[in-house]
Amino acid sequence: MNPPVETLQQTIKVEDDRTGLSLETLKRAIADNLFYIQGKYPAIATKNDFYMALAYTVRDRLLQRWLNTTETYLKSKVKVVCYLSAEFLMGPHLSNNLVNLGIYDQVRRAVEESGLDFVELREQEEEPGLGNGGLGRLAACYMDSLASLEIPAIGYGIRYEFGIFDQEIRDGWQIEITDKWLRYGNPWEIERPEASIDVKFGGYTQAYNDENGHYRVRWIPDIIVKGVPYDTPILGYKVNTANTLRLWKAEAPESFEFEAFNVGDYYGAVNEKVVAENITKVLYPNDEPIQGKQLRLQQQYFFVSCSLQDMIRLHLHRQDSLDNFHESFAVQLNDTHPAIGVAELMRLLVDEHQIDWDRAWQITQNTFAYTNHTLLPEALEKWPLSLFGRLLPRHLQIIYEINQRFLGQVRAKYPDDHQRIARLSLIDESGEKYIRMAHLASVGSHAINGVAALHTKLLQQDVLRDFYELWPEKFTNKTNGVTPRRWIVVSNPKLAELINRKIGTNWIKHLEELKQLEAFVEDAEFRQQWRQIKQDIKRDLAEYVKKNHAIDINPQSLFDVQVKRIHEYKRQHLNALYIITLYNQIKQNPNIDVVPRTFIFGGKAAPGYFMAKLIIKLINSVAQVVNNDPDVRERLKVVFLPDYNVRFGQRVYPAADLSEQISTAGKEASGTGNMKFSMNGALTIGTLDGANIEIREEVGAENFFLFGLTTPEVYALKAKGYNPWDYYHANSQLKTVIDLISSGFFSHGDTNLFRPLVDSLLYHDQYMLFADYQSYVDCQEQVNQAYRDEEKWTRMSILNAVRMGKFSSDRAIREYCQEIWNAQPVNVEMQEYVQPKP
Ligand code: GLS
Repeated sequence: MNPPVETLQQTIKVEDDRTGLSLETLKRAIADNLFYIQGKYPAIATKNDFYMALAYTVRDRLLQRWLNTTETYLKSKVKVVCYLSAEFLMGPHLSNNLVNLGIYDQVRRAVEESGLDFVELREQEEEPGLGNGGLGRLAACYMDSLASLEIPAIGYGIRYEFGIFDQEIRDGWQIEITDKWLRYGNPWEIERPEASIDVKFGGYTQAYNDENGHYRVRWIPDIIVKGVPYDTPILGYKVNTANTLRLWKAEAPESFEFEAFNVGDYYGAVNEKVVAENITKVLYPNDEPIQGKQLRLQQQYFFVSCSLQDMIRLHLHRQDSLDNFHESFAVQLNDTHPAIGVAELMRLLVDEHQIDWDRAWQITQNTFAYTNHTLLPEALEKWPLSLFGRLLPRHLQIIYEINQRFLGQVRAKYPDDHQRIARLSLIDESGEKYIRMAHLASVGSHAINGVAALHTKLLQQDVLRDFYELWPEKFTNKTNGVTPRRWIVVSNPKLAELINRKIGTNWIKHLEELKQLEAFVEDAEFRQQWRQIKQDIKRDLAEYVKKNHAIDINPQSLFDVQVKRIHEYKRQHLNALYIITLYNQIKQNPNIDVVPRTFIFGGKAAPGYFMAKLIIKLINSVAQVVNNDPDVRERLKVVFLPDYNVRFGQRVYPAADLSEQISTAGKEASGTGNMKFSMNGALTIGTLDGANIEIREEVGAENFFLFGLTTPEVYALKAKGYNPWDYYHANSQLKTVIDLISSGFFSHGDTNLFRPLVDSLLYHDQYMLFADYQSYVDCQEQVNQAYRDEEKWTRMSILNAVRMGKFSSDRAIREYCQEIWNAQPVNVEMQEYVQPKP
């Protein structure tokens, strides 16, 4: 028992040495942390030591908010949103925390007065790359908005020891290097071993009757793995709320080792440890799910089980019964990766807490909601039944039971519609049997949403059509959003400052207020300032590229940027075809008047995705020819910048003139990069896909460069029989481009290198590049014309940025709160720090 609080505690002021914000206090804190935490004095400290000292100085200044927030949630019975995601792509924490605490300039001064280079220290931070791309980054933006809107929330995920690989380019090819992000320690997390949780795997189940004669099942596992939580505070913007990101690390439980040791199997015991710890070793580097990998299913179950058990513990800490669990927690499934949670919550309620099935099912359905993030059929997760049953025997039984009851309902509504029943079943029985995770998520949730209007519509019409017919009321759209804190204030401080001077700072939490700036579109001086900022940032990027990649780019040229995962549906190779088209025009007529352009690419390919890697090679090969041809005279430049990540995104979005959003219509669920570019004043060239459609609606069709087939046109052409050869033969410009690649012109005469790519275009062209080619080229010509008119371009740029209010993640989170989670903001009062008496 702990002694009574009063006898232990004395109050000290928040404004003390440890947390004060005066310059002197900050300087002393940095020096103290360097000495007492890093164990160094300045003469022998590395840059990283100084960074760590600075990071701890900042962390100390948000702990008060963090502890108060946690305490507020524990004391009151507020509903907590739990965002379950296999990925959180948080990006660097330091700058974001400084901005959200409102102490950026003050701390910067303190660092500089300590004789240190602030920017150099800031760049020391290893970014936690615990995600692949859009899906993981969305989770991070949502965590920022939840905290900024003062919504009680916990982000639950996996603390991968190796995040997304670092990408290098050698001889034009992608090389993957392991990401050792924890090498020098992570100052933002706190390990909480006391809150560890056991997770079972494998084994078998046993039926028995309990003392009341009720039929029950117990699960006797093969192995038990311990989940250890690591907590990171997620501070809201200028509020007291600091929510928690709780990531689980897998370890072997000590008891197991000890047992094995006793019977003499020391190596066996150590091996068990290795097997357990493997579970959270590495993030699978695929943007879309990988099928059938046991370790991946282990990862999913591991973090979901830890998280649900954690919630149950928190719930029972606040009240006695689990009967109203769904009033304590709203659990969002970020895609199907955590969908096993439906069966796990049932198991916990029914087997471990003896709640009867029907009640447990009500609780479960009221707890979960499911977000779908992709329409690609190959990306819908399914697990071979055999693998699943071996790893999670009890869950397989539970899924059978859920399915039987669910199909009973379906049969009642559609008697004798056997095809529909087979299509809806949680088990795919068309060949080898599989569990369909999207079906489990849909059945176990009270709400299902897509991430852009078009995507939700296509879900309803296509991928989840049978579910939509069954439960139309479950479906809603939640168009994605991104946080203006990181994507404007942190990444584009000059633009933020200009906006602040004109309309104050309210827009940072109410992005729709940017609309007020429309009043300045006709103000020549404002346009000049707007242009100047873009110009300055482009110059910064040019210097960065020169310094880090030894390539000269012209800051006066149009910066045309495509940064995102490399995937055929995103069509980076369509962009490459256009570059070659321009190149051919120059070669035919070297004095042609072209708008100087710098094509900037960035993005990682899944290591096993051959075609994506070949696209990277193609871009680099084209770059080599174009950049070194004297006829081009610096009018075109092509650069593929390696290792695209959040930090580089922060540099490149503000520097872009043109944003390439050119996926085949109907393939990109939403996109979020499209929003970040536009917010920073880039114009979009894009198809009617994902959120592009809504962006165009907001900014106005006249401020958006639209091209390509619509989704119905894509479907119709497919249905009619699409033949890429027709386009090849009919379009001499396109034919010249393809022939040039085939001829080995970009591959030192090697006619085989790009053959797989060319053949896939000529013989299949699944993503219809040829069908959209001419429309794309024509549209790019409109871009050139618009760019020649500086004032017109600036007007368009301003209107793009200031009409982006809808795409703040604050709007998206408000919608989730109101329409799915039923969650309310909670005010966190700052209390004084109470320290135990010595
Ligand atoms: C994705 C989609 O591909 C993106 O269009 C979307 O913006 C993102 C967030 O909703 O989710 N789905 C996925 O598996 N990876 C993504 O980036």
